[in-house]
Amino acid sequence: MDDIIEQIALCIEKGKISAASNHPAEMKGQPGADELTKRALEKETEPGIVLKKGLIKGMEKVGRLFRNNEIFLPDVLMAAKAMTAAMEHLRPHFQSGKIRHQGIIVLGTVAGDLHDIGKKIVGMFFEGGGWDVIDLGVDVKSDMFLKTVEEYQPRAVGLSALLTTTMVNMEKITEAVKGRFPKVKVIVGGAPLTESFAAKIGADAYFPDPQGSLEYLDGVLLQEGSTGESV
Ligand code: B1M
Repeated sequence: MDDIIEQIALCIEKGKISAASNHPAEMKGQPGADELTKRALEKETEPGIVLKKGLIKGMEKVGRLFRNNEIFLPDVLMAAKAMTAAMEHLRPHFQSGKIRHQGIIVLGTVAGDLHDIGKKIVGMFFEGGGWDVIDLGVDVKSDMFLKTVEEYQPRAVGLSALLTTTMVNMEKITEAVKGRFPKVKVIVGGAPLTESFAAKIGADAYFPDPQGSLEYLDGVLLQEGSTGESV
């Protein structure tokens, strides 16, 4: 089974989406991240293992190679496509957890930032934990967050950023949300963030991983009571 997980990681690294895809030339005709992820799950491999040791491990390698100028932007784009194809098979496994209604969380990648893979994973964990997720997508500005919070009255807003140049936009969004809706929790995450940055911008919480964020949200519910209104 370790073998198939390693193959999945390699497919992400090489941007091998599926058997039908001709990229990269040296893997033509071979199964891609799509088929291998499906196969691993059919063989009852733990979805968390497929995610961490296959998909995320492959993407970490892509990040290292890109930083060292050993691969280029089109390669990263193919890796992201392979990861997205594989995540579609994982989604139902994370969503099938608890079905109880916990409340609403609004998620988005902040203004100027187009990275959404990590945010989608976080969203899958939240949905699996019984939360209704409103995913606003990428490059989301303060106004959009405010409009959505007003309309849906969520318990929390989750902000994701992957660039040092866009994490600063979190401050503006956090200020806007907390200024108008002080009871709504703002949770921030993403590779370049730190706990001290989150505290500095006035966010309620920072987590480097989806699991911590979910546990925090469940804790918020316990404090407020399950029917507590946040807005
Ligand atoms: Co870009 N990129 N990228 N990129 N990219 C990084 C982030 C970079 C570190 C690569 C590098 O140089 N090594 C670098 C940023 C450097 C910096 O800011 N210091 C970088 C750059 C420079 C860029 C461009 C500027 C490149 C260019 O144009 N010259 C450009 C920017 C575009 C823009 O956003 N405006 C760009 C573009 C792209 C692609 C579009 C090609 C693609 C994204 C496709 C997509 O997302 N649909 C891409 C990718 C794939 C990456 C890397 C390789 C991988 C990111 C990823 O998906 N990781 C990345 C290198 C790296 O991170 N090592 C890189 C896997 C994912 C599961 O992890 O997103 O960290 P992550 O999410 C985790 C946690 O952070 C956490 O949980 C998730 C699951 O474990 N988390 C949260 C995330 N959000 C959370 C929210 C929470 C809680 C936890 O609560 C709400």
